[in-house]
Amino acid sequence: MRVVILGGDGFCGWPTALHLSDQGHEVVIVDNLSRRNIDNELEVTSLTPISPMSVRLKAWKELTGKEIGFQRFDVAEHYHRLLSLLVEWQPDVVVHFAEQRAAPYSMKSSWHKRYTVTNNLNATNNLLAAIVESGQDIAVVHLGTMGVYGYGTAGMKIPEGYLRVKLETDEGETIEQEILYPPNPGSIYHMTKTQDQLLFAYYAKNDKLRITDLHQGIVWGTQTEQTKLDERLINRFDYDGDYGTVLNRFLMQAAVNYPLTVHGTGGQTRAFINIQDTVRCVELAIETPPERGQRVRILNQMTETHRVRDLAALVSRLTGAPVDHVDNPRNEDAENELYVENRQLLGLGLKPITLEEGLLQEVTEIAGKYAYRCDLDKIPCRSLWRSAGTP
Ligand code: NAD
Ligand code: USQ
Repeated sequence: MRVVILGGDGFCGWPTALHLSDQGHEVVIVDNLSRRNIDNELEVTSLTPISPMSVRLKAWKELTGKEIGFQRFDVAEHYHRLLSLLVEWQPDVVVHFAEQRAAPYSMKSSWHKRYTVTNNLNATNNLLAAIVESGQDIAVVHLGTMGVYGYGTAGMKIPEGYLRVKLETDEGETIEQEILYPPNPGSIYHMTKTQDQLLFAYYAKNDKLRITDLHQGIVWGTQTEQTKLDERLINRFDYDGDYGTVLNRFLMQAAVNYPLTVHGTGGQTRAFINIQDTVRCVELAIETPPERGQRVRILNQMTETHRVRDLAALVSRLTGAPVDHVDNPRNEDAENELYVENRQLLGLGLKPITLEEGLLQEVTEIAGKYAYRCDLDKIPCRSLWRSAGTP
């Protein structure tokens, strides 16, 4: 297949590009390197020493003989570059990772809120409009988030995108329908993903685009089979208070002897998936696109749920790191249960990597090896959901 990967320089996009290339697909990456520039803005670097794109691609060719194309442009702004790529290269599928993905970053200031909304919604709409204008039958696989649902239910499993409801008509008749699960975003970033869902629903209905939306949980781990091959291929590892996600942060904090930063009681339950499973899920999704005219296919891309304080306890037990309960900078429920349906990807053949298996290896090999690159001052989460003085 010919696959365009929007956001292919990022944490999920880069290992996906390598995995799909390794599987024999022809791959072109599009990325505006905004994530590397945000590192400059935040004065932080990936814990792992990531190579420039040209070095990454040269190393991949040297090691495997396979070529991956690269175009540097902004998907949210340079519509005609995107359209030309689709018309000229004629991909079978576009995998869309190209969004600003950090909830804390999206809440830093009104500038960051506006950037996140403008970037994410225009990137998604430009892709969909360009596919329609190209006149080609190009499938879309989008990386969405479990956060579109909110994280609590009344004890039921969160279904895969659609909720079956019973309604009573004026005539007293009971009818059943499936509706998009009510969105309940917890940050401006998560809100953009709920809006993406409406764009997808509209283009699937009006233009019969074939769209899969992967509602992914928090990704943990760093390396995949391919990124491990050579240090020039190494994946990024975000540990800072804006971009670092909870489990990777705890692993890195343990490696540098920094008390594990549990927000509040740590009663928040979240869904997780290993990076190796992420790339496998994207492969499964591109191999099984929906038919034209079908509604958006939504898959919950997660393999297990954990409570934050339990993760901290696990990492502490394995490493001896102390746990620190810090004030929660976010506006979120202190405690929640979370049950998630994920039968579709398992049915397609996903064999989940569970937490215990990969955990120790990750701590020792990556966080330990590059601990010297950590700037301790960048660890605390300083982005507040409500400004001081807000009731
Ligand atoms: P990332 O920030 O590492 O990668 C995103 C990439 O997209 C970056 O390389 C960035 O430069 C690029 N990009 C952003 N806006 C762009 C634009 N307008 N034009 C061109 N390129 C642009 O993020 P990630 O962790 O790889 O996440 C990828 C996707 O997966 C995101 O949409 C995110 O919402 C989703 N996701 C991530 C996680 C996670 O834990 N990392 C979990 C669930 C969902
Ligand atoms: N948390 C801590 N301590 C920390 C960091 C986080 O207790 O040091 C807590 C947070 O308060 C939150 C939970 O851990 O309750 C998860 O935070 P996170 O930063 O790991 O994840 P989140 O902000 O939800 O975002 C990440 C990705 C995002 C993706 C989302 C999937 O950055 O792109 O969409 O995970 S999900 O969480 O399922 O919505």
